[in-house]
Amino acid sequence: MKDKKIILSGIQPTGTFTLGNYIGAVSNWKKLQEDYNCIYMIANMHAITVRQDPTALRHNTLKAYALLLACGIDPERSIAFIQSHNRCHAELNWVLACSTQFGELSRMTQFKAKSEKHPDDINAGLFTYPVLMAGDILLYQSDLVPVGIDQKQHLELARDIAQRFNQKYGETFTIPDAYIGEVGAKIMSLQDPTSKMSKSDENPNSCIFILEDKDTIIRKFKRAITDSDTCVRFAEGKDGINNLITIYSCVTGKSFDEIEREFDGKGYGDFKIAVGEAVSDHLAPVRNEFDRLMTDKDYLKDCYTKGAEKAERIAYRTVSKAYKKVGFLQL
Ligand code: ATP
Ligand code: LTN
Repeated sequence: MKDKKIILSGIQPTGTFTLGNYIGAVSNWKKLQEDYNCIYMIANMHAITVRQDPTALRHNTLKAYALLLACGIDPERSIAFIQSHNRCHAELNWVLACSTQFGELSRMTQFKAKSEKHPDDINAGLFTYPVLMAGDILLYQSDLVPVGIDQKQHLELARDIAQRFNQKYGETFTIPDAYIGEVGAKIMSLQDPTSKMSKSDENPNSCIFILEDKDTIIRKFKRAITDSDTCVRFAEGKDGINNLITIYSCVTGKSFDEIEREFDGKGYGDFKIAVGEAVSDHLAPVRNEFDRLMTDKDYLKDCYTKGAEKAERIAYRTVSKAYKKVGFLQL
């Protein structure tokens, strides 16, 4: 598997994917399959850092897996699996936690944001979650990790942990690089264009979920918060319109210039409807494929079983190596 570079990424099954997840992460994952050995994971162990209903989590995990395939991840070409099916993740997590400093974890902005959001459940898992994520990446000797910009800090920590471990115990892990797309690395909320679109946002109008129907998608875009200007152009201080231009560009492949020309003389109202239509049309094949896959649970089970076997085979070698390096007596 080492002839091509290795890519790993993950997504939490905390709800249906948003347009942010799709543009910032999963749509790139599809393209990268052409040139890399790709490993994609449903990060259900990460999901329990915030309270989850067990039945819903189980269902959402299967749905997320089906969505991954519906978005174009090919389980024959790439490895697509569910994190908890490979016990190596929990094992490496512990070893790496002992090479991570409390101070480093305290600086993670996502920890601060999530603990403010859930003040009644600031659990140790939420705090140490970037270590689990570092393990996800290092287990597969990954070269590149395609993520949205919100994960950049966690990626830097994973690199630091890997470098420190290698220095302390000798070469063990490949040092991974982040792969962050130039356009669309941070799709913003439709209701507050200064904060990122997030699956777990309480206001459903702030998010486009990729399985939503055309009318809902257009309605949400019509309600998107913009500014008092009327001209469709990308400019500083126009966060709402900049976000819509970015989204339109990502789903149509048009440049910002082309978009500004297309909507020259037209108002925000026309533009919002065009964005809604383009997004919905772009996502229609994903919706259809998802519906089809969800009627074929045996196929999904077969895919995630094989995915887990392939993932474990690679990960086991890395954990065994790390166990040996830290001095665990071999059985
Ligand atoms: P949650 O709200 O539960 O924290 P999330 O929507 O942030 O979830 P994750 O599962 O944490 O989604 O992220 C999956 C991938 O999607 C990551 O690579 C992340 O960087 C990317 N991503 C998430 N939100 C956005 C966004 N608004 N714009 C671009 N990329 C995003
Ligand atoms: N932490 C990420 C999801 C995630 C991930 C990973 C991304 C879990 N493990 C490994 C890249 C590599 C998130 O919450 N967005």
